[in-house]
Amino acid sequence: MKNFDLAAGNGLINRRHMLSLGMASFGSVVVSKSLAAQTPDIPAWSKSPGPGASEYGAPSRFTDDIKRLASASNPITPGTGASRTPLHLLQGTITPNSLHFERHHSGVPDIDPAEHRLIIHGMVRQPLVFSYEDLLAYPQTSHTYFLECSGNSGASTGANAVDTSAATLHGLLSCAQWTGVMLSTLLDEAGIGPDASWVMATGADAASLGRSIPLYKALNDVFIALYQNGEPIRPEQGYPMRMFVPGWEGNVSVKWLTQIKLTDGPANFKDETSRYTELLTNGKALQFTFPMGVKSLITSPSGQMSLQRQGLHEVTGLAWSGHGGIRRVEVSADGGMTWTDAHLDQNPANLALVRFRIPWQWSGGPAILQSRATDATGNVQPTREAVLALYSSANRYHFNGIQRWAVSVQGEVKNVYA
Ligand SMILES: Nc1nc2c(c(=O)[nH]1)N[C@H]1C(S)=C(S)[C@@H](COP(=O)(O)O)O[C@H]1N2
Ligand SMILES: [Mo]
Repeated sequence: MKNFDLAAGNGLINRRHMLSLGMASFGSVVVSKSLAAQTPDIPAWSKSPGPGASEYGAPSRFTDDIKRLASASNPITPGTGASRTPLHLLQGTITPNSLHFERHHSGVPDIDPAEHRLIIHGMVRQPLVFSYEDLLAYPQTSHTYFLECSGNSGASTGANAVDTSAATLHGLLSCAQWTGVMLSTLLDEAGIGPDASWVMATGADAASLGRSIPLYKALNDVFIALYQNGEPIRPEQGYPMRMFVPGWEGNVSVKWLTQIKLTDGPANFKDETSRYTELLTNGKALQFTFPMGVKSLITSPSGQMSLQRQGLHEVTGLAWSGHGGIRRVEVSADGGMTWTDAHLDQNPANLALVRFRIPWQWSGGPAILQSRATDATGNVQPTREAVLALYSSANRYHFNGIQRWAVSVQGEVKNVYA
């Protein structure tokens, strides 16, 4: 095997260095078999026509392991629960609609759009009511944004590192292209009263989930999402309409939106007092902690995967921040002693997931892989220990610490803390 000048310890290969060497020098990346002398048999699917076109497509039957990880709902609170996006089985940054994570407080209401209404009232010049058809007549814009539940990665605050997958730990995270009507357009029409400073939003589900956001955010980039990756948003995501609050904790993006009320202060709904607050060590709690912290995660290799061979592997994952774009992602293969910059797939979009990649030459020895993101504002993803130090040990929300994956000499990949 050829020797490489590695950019950092334990086999990580700096991209510029790799390009200068040329892919051909990476003999070990070639895992395909050479073409055998004899002609391969013609497979059955090449010999006769398959079924024709269909009305609504479905994935290949050979990929039916790629599904959301649903947690069973408690019979005392029917419909309450979540399902997670299988982050480690997907590529790119857009989450297919069928795999977008779900978090419901009272299940998914079966809303007939013809019967649904959105009411805008409170401190406005003219209260307004919109049908779904009315909203469709307004100008729409499209935006690619991530959505993350503030309870995402909560298991990483636990005392023991659970041996599980990246999706089980961090799958309350998705990213889609959302299309809809800017909230500012509708508020302009209603006329914002001089004393209004907060916006309360309520959903039409049985939970009547309600959240308050400051008016400046509502006028900045909040919109009423009607489409998700090009098709009407799914019932699980809030059909026929949801409020979408870019970069902020998922809970404020109220689904099945039915009421917007302008007020001069937050409502202190149950969903922003009993929950969605972060308990501190002094017994006080943080409230209205909206933006999601800068974060990254290696999705491959990741928990419960196993490396089948030594040699070159691509380390890849996702990075995001509720404070703006991602500027940089560094990767370490030696438990954080040395770091090297990963390549970011595209020009990182504001408040969207970013895919990072870096080649890694696995020598067969033990390794600890981890990533660390820096956002455009200069926030650097903290270690797990640093995040835990900020809160009471009872807090499970807003965990954005560095995820470490240990690779054993057998190639088994496991969630580890230290
Ligand atoms: N009306 C309503 N809106 C809601 C919820 C809900 O249960 N009811 N769940 C919230 C929570 S906690 C999160 S994390 C996001 C999840 O959005 P998703 O299910 O589309 O992924 O929706 C938020 N909006
Ligand atoms: Mo959430």
